[in-house]
Amino acid sequence: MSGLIIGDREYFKGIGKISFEGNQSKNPLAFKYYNPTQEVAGKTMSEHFRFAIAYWHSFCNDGGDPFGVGTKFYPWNKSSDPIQNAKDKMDAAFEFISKIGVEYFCFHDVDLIDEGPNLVEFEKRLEIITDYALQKMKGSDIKVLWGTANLFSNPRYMNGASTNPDFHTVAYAGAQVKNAIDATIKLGGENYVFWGGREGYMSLLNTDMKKELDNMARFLHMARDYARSQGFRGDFFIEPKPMEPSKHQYDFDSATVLNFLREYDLMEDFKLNLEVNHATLANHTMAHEMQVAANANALGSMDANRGDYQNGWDTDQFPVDLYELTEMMMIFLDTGGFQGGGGINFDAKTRRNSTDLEDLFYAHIGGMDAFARSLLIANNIMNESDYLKLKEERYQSFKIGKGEEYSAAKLSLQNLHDLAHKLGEPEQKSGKQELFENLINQYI
Ligand code: XLS
Ligand code: NI
Ligand code: NI
Repeated sequence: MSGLIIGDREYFKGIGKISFEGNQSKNPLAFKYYNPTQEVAGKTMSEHFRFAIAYWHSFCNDGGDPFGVGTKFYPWNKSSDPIQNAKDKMDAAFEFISKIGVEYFCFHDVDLIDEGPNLVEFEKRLEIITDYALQKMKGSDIKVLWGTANLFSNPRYMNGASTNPDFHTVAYAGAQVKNAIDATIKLGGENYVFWGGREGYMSLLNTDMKKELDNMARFLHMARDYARSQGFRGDFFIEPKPMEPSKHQYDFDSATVLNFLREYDLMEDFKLNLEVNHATLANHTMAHEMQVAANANALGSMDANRGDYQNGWDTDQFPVDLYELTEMMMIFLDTGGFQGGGGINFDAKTRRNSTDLEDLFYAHIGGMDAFARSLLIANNIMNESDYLKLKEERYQSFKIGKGEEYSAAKLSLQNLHDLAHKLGEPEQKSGKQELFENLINQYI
């Protein structure tokens, strides 16, 4: 792990490197469970998780919401010069990332620097800020987990980006994606993400869905081809979300995205970046989304956060729920971790009224500890309890006799019919859900 990276000015004064002190520690600025070098199931915690800091929520978001302006007056957001401002913000980012001891960050192009009045200016600014980033990364262990282009905030994308009915806008989105891919490659980014907030519709009355999906696929093929031609070897991730900001988003959930990738022949290069709060918006558990992706060898990466049980939208809170996280970590361990080059990106923000700079530390410490603790619990459940055996026993009948023949595709529907006549009514077998549920509580 690298040392602290502090710029001309120290932003998080009085806070040093966050270290692991164990669960007896009363120090709020220490890890109680996340011990990066501790081995669990054959890998260290830091190898399992590959935690990343989301540039947008942590250093850009000022707490504004539809009912009020920003509440967070960041000291790195004070310069009237956009380039100086971007550099100050980057100083703060590297200081924070090095102090919290995470190895990765994720960014949108416009998080790094304000795009300015036109494309030419944006390209100039991106050069400057990525040069600056390279300088800061040099000699440190901090890397880019993924980069992406923000194709949803600017008003030009109000009708979509790659799914816009206007080709001129599609071309503009193409330019932005090319630049974001270039920036990702320049910074040694390990993956590239597409999240399509405006790739969807508000009303089908004015939408040619088939055409928009065809266009989106063509666009992704072009982006993939371009990145590969530039030597990019990482994974591309699609981040499903059912709605918000669009009424209906094309990348609805894992199953929908996988179907899209298969239909348009993109499975080889694309995997999924799943987000907890997006899963719940789609009326799924995150565990469900992970399992669907894992079945297709597409569990690429994860955006960690949580929603709120009492309201429906994407609240992007930091994860704290051990029960939910343990269910996720059981699938994670069972799958053998990410099936691509991903990691766990905290796509989460401190609350609007969490206005102290140190709150950013509490939030990430809490999230990392919650993941670490859940990983340990999940590992204990899988190794020390009868969990795996109990689950396997439910499917025992496919391992013997006619069931085995069925699994080997040796039976016909007529055979099933004859067998049913011979065996009669099947004996009732309990699903034992409560027994399974109790295991999680027991091991917490
Ligand atoms: C929004 C998404 C977004 C993506 C990156 O809901 O989670 O933050 O992760 O564009
Ligand atoms: Ni989100
Ligand atoms: Ni996200």
